[in-house]
Amino acid sequence: MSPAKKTATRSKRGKRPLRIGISCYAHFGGSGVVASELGRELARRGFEVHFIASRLPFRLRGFESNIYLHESQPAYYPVFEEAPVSLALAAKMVEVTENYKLDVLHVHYAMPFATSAVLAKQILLPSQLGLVTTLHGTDITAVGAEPSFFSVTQFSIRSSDRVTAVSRFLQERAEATFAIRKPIEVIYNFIDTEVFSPRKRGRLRLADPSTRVLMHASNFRPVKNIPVVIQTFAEVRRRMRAKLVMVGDGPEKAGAEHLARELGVHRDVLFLGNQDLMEELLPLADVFLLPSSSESFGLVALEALSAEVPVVSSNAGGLPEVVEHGVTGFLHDPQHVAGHVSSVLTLLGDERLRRSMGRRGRKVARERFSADEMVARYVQVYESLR
Ligand code: GMT
Repeated sequence: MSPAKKTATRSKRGKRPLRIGISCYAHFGGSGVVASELGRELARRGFEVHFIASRLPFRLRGFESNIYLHESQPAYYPVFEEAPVSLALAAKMVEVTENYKLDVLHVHYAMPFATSAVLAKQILLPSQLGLVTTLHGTDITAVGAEPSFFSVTQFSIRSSDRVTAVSRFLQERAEATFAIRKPIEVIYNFIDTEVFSPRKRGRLRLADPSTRVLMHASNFRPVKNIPVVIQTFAEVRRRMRAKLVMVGDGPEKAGAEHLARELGVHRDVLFLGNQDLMEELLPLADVFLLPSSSESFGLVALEALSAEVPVVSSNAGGLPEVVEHGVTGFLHDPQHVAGHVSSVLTLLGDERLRRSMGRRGRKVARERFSADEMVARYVQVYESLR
């Protein structure tokens, strides 16, 4: 255990270790990954962690000491037109807080988690439970800011005791969009560089050694700008033997399959669907593509950097806080296909450059996005509330 981990384990002024509730989406998505990794890191440091979620978040694969799961599912009743998921969650938050004497509830993604937590806090004595809300992305930049949700999102953020955001971009956007006066602290997402490592390249093969591999992974929503991934690949494929590996699933997948056929590259595009073990896939890539039209952080880009894979991404949102242009990858306007193509060709045409950028990416992942630093900062936030 590193010195930072030892420090984090010690509880403030001899008090018992904090008991922390965590709520997040359990299915695929970066906010659930961050919540899961944070829960795991906290548990390893001796904190008691209670996940309150619809089911086991997908990145929490095996049993871990100090981690407990409380599943929240609304009861069925024939009168309900739709199951009241957010109310069931609030009720479960109250129940778990009372039964396990939680000190803090840390919710990931404002909607509906912060809203359910605010209600839970009102039902309990509000002073009984500290509420930390971490803003992740489209909860601020898209769905949370839609007129139908705006007032609820704003109220929930304002009612949280502490608010954090995963990038400076998102902090500024949240403050401006929702007129938030209380400080929003930036705590970057972090990475376990032992898990996401070039050494994980094992028996798996995606292509023969003479074929270059481009990779993209996302939940295939419009914001991920999937057509630009396919168009970029088609241009690269015209010039060299290459495969594009598409990981994930979502509403844009069928369109992407269609576009790949239209551009005549479908035999070289592997749509793998949702995959659990990104740490085994990423090291097989030569370049990672992420041309999102909006991206608050881009956790998967950090995972690629940690695996020594240079990233060619858009310059949207918080991506420039993660990927440094010309140092660990290249950044372009989201729609600038020619720019993405030229950067991919530069990297694939110069193996020394590609490898040195990869090494720098891993160094940046280690030095700027370490779990020790970010977890310690979350713990400080929790401690300030008890
Ligand atoms: O906000 C979303 O689109 C969903 C969310 C998720 O659960 O995947 O993604 C956001 O949170 C991630 C973790 O902090 C960030 O790495 C992603 O950049 C961010 N997505 C967007 O901003 C589109």
